[in-house]
Amino acid sequence: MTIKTKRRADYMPPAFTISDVKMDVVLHPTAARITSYLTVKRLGNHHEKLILDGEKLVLNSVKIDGKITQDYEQTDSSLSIPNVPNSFQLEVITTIDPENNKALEGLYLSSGVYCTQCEAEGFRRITYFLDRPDVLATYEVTLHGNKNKYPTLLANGNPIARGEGDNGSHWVTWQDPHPKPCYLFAMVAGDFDVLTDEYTTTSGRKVALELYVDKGKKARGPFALESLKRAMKWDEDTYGLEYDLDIYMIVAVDFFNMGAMENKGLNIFNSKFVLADQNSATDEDFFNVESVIAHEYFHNWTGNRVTCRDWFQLSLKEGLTVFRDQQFSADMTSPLSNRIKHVRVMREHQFAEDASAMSHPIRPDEVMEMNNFYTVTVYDKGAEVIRMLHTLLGKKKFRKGMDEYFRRHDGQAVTCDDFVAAMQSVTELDLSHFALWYSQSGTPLITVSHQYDETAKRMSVTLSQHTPKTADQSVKRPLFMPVAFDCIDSKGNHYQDDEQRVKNNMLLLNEPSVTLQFSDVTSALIPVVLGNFSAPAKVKNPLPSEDLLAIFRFARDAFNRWDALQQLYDWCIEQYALGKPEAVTASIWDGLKEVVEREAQNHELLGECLVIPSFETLCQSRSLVDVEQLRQARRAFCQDFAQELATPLLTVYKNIHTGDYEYTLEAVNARRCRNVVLNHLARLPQGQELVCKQFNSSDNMTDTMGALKAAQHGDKEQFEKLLASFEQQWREEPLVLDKWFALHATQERDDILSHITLLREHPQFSIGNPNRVRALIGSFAFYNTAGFHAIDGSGYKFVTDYLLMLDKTNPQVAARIVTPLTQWQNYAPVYQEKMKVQLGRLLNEKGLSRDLFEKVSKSLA
Ligand code: 0A1
Ligand code: ZN
Repeated sequence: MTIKTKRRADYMPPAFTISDVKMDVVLHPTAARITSYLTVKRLGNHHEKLILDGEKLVLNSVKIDGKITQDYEQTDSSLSIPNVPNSFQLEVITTIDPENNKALEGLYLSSGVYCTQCEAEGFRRITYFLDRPDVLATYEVTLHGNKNKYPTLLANGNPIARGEGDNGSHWVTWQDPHPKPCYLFAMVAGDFDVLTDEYTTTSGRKVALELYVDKGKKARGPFALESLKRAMKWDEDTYGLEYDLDIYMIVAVDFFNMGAMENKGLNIFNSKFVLADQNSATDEDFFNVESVIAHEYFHNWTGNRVTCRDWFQLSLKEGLTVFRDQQFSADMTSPLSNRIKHVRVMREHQFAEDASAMSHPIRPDEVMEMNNFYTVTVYDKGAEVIRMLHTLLGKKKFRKGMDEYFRRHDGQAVTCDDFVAAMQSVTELDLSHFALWYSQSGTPLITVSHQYDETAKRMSVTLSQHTPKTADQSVKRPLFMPVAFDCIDSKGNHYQDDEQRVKNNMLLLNEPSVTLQFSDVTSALIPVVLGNFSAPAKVKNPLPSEDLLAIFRFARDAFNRWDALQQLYDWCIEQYALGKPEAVTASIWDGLKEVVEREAQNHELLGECLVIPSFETLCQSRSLVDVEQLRQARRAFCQDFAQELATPLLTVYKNIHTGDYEYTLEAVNARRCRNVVLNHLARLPQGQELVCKQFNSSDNMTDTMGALKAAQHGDKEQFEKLLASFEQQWREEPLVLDKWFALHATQERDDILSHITLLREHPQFSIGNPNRVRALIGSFAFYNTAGFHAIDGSGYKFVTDYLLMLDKTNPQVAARIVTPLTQWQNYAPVYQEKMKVQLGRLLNEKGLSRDLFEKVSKSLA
């Protein structure tokens, strides 16, 4: 198979542009007719033909300035028209088939709702167009549909006219005055319940807010609407950014490939990130709703008003918008637990991506299928890069830089370099070295070494950085990164280095290594590195357990405190893996007991500190992982942890009274802590009763799920019973049932594959619904360590068989679920071989999608 790789370096401005679009859409399940009238203009002095993108379209007619023409050429992916005037009106009529569009790109009909998804390159599945983000046009769209079936007809912007047609049809015309790239185009038709509200901006503009949800789901909408208002206010307060249309609409749909989409004035959301109430949604779901609502809203400025010149610049909008939504969530909830959440994503997923064949910089250089680059690297590492800029510039200057960015580029399609240049204009710091973060892939490793000279009473600490080579780049340069740094002694005193290279607890590391000297110190000091995860790096700072416990006690930075315990757990698990569990001495267990006792009232910190690093996170500090050995070691450590700490854990569990359900910071932290503790206790005989009791008395989904997850560690029969009763209660609620599918899929049992096969026959399971597929197959591939990595290779084969089927209808989702297979480099050779056999099967498949082909071929290269 030959698939063209696109390169960032090959960017060429478009030969033509389209400044104005009028569309007339007559909805029909299998033959929707799209008429588009485009105002086209040649750019520059040339005689090239006009080449429009188009896929899966039936072409009916082409007119130039009102005259039918046959002078064009069509391929599977384009329409070329030679000899066009310099400026003209192009009318193209096409027919498409929304009902059979199972890839969920372009216009599709699912569960009785028509909706669109155009990012990255879906608009070309609706009509022929210059489908690239640097072509910005205004749109006027008229939608025609059956009035009974589709009483709601929506598109971007403001409604300007409506009327009735023949045979029970009606139509609505929408106008969007803001020029936008076609990836932000959207339309929706359906029969919904609507929640309405209003928001008045600081400058007095009244904005109508409308939230469209499935019939009967209205009661689960208010939290999303409230979140939207909080986000609107926050963006005004923090960045001085106001909304710019009279109406803001959000539509929740059940069939969606991703989380949500920021279409101008008409966001389309996976219902998972809209619908929430105490009975059906966990605290985590509430959190996610608020943060995704905010993320899409923030895109209105970072993404829509200022957009990307080309798709290689995706992090320009995504990294920045994720950073903004992280700031917002931290302000709405709490900085510490938020930061830990982001770091877990980085360590579990982004570091793994960097270590795999799919490694790429936050601004990729080569792409076969753009949909494959909506990655944790572009999004989350991209946000970390913005965060470092924020740290380096400080809050005030960062805001100044943002103001300058909007002043320069509002209404334009720009590059990451333009963003850095705007930031550069407000600071004396030279950002040219910093900009390497945009082009260099891989995770830097900061190694800390130290020496204490007892006679001279001097301590020296060296930090050196090294970025190992990655699949895409063999040569790496040292990066410029802010490294939060502190030095303490075992009593908790803090020390400043002689040369004061550390300023305000921050060291600017821009060389391969730096050595700090500390004079007149009477004992060896303990270096505390990378507070608040100040750079997206790994740290190797091997410290004895008593030093880690001292950091936990005395470090100023709460993240460092949490991280010290993570490091301690990692070390303990390693001792178990080496067959030396006795290395985890009584004094270490005592230290951990003390942590629980001392922090018993601090539910936020304790809740986080009692989470043992996941198997996936542990893999990132190891290489060629013997899966079974590490899994058993982690499990044995968890078991001993529960036993050794049973008394203080039980006390914490019993002393946390959460009362009636409320979604407040305090209550969320309390429930989180209690459920983390229950998860440990469930490994003990006395935990079973607690699990059952919590399950039966819970008045909210957080505690119900807490009990169910804990039950996974206990008696199998009891777990099955609880699951059955859960299903009984929730079988008609797709979003809750997804939790049930995921619990099944992550279960450790010998017959897991036949069990999942059976679940695929469940009346509520459907290969066409991405949420369901992710819940069952995705959860298995990503999180069922024992099942997926079964030593006979059966888990790999099972996932591969499924992907071969899924790829035929939804390549985007298939390409996401293949990720764990493509990360074979991390495992011991016996696993690697079996994973590669399955990747080979995929590669040999005739007609494999571009999505899967790119990931599979790269991972076998
Ligand atoms: N821009 C959206 C995410 C998104 C990306 C691609 C999609 O289809 C391929 C859909 C949504 C966001 O960042 O929220
Ligand atoms: Zn986004």
